[in-house]
Amino acid sequence: MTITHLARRVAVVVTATALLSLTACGDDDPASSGNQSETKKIAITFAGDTVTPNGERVDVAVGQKIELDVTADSAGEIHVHSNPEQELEYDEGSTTLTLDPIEQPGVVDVESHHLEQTIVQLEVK
Ligand SMILES: [Cu+2]
Repeated sequence: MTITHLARRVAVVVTATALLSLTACGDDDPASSGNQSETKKIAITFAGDTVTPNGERVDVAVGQKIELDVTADSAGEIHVHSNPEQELEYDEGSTTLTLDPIEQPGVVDVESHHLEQTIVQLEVK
């Protein structure tokens, strides 16, 4: 990881935090976290130079199946900062991406490097 990558991520996190505290939306229901037998489905929409969600935290269980349901106006790539990292390509239109299960607890950033934005932060526990 480069210094600029790090610095950019700090900026993105600060922005995302400010937005979240303004809108108070998002998945803050404690009952919705961590059922490992269910597939965690995350809907992601790319439109122009925006992406939704935008830095939101999502709880997942260690080893849980994770599916990204992507809707996009042009093809691109999602970068998952798990260990090992995962790069997932999507097409214009609707694409369902399945992540390799994440076996280490921690926070995993899911990013669009093209947009330089954090899409979600997976809180793995
Ligand atoms: Cu990255």
